[in-house]
Amino acid sequence: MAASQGTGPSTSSGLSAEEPITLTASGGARAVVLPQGAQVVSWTPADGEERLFLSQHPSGGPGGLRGGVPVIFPQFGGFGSLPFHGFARGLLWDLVAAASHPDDGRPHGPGDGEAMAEFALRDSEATRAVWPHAFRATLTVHAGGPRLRVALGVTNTGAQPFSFTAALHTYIRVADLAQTTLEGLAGLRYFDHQNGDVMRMESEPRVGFNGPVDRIYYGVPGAIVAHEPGRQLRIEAAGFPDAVVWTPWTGAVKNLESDGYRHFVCVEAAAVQTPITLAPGGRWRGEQTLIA
Ligand code: TA6
Repeated sequence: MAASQGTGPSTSSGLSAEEPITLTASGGARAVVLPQGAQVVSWTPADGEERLFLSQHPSGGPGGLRGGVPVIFPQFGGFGSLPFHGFARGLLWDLVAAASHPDDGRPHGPGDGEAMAEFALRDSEATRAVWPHAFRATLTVHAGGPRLRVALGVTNTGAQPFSFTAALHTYIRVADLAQTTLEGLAGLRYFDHQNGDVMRMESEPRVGFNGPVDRIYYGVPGAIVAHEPGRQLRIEAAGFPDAVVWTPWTGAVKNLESDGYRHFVCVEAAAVQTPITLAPGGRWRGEQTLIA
């Protein structure tokens, strides 16, 4: 069954191009994805609690919606000459496929009954003007049971190699950031962008928050677990070697309500330290899975 969608213009697949896509899995998990930026903006696992933060502040234009899972490609942050965090989050992606599985009362095995959507972005005159490469990127979202899986794929469709950095800039919703800790980072080297762009070593078994944090942890070997009083979220990644942890710890950020920062921490699956290089015809894929 097709995922529910609005009545906007159609893509070549016949699916709506601009309306939010709502994915419903058997068991009740639900995710909402916008073709603008292929940005997941809501995820409710089968237990019924929203797990992604989305600012209620009026959006400041394309790519300005703060929250959910912005797609960062082909440049992370200011590490290069492109606009900050690249251009993918500001562009309209094509909806390629979508499927929902509203509850039918049957038992489902792992993966069975998941809802999914796939979006694609190709190079255009506008992208080639700032980044002279031919590519096809896909963003695939699977929601089912306690899991949300978001995968970014990139193919070099041109005749020259290219390199890029990328991230899934996930805004994890928390009740109170001051009572939230992250486990799984101890012993890792990180780039401390908040405090003078220096390298440090993480010594804390659980990283807590009482001020701004902007770090790139290199070579994350396993899952990161976000602990809150009474609940946890497990964050797994594959293909993305690094993890970015960010909180502005202030409301003075564009498109964020004044106390909004208290209700999220960004834990981003990222490829930043070593850019990914693709030869002509080469493919790369990275994914992040959230497990409630
Ligand atoms: O991923 C962390 C970061 O690069 C921070 O430095 C911070 O600026 C954040 O992203 C948000 O960027 P944005 O362009 O969405 O305001």
